[in-house]
Amino acid sequence: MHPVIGITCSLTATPIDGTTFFLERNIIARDYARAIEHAGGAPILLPHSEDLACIQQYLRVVDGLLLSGGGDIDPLRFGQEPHQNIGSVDPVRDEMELQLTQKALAADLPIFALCRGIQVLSIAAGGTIYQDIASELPQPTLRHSQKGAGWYASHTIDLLPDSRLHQITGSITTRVNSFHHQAVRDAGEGFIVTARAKDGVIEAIENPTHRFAVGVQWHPEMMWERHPEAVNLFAAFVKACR
Ligand SMILES: [Mn+2]
Repeated sequence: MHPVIGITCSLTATPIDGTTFFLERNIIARDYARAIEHAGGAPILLPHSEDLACIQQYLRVVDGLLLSGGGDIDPLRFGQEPHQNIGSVDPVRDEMELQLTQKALAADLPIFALCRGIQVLSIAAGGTIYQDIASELPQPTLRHSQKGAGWYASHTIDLLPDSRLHQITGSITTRVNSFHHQAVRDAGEGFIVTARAKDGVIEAIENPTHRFAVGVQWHPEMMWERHPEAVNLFAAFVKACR
């Protein structure tokens, strides 16, 4: 039996020609499902829901939770007013993902959190994030919004020795892709920082006592066809879900 991996989605709203209506769609890049399938999991998509009973049912169906990439989290969710560089926010997604994550953490259900997901994971655990690293960090930052191909590993990260992330990747230094303007500031209760970019920006967190609660700031789902370390990440997650 393949472990069932629930993947969260984005929401888009596009105007319908000739009307005043907007068509809302749950969408997510296909890369996530392909990477999970390649690693031996059975991916399913979790549509937006505002119904707590529905959200709880999602967690009874899945063996693991994949928090996907997407827009910014509403800063009011971690006690801040919106910075002028905040991007688009999706309050329904915020609420659903925070509920899912807090319940999954409490139930020791494996969680793999990518890009936006690492921010959701840290906030769900009581941590905080930078709303805009380029303007909020005291020192100049590297380019974390790369212009190259999605699979291209554009900057270096240093991993925490003997962390789960280090054990999975087998590298103490590696390179990752980068498509973010936010980053974790305080990792959250029970979490440790397991990777940083050369400018100090947090690139990965994990909870060492949890079955699998790993967040990475990059997009391994865009990298696995060219980078074995990204395959190892998905394989370790799916294995933890068995
Ligand atoms: Mn980065």
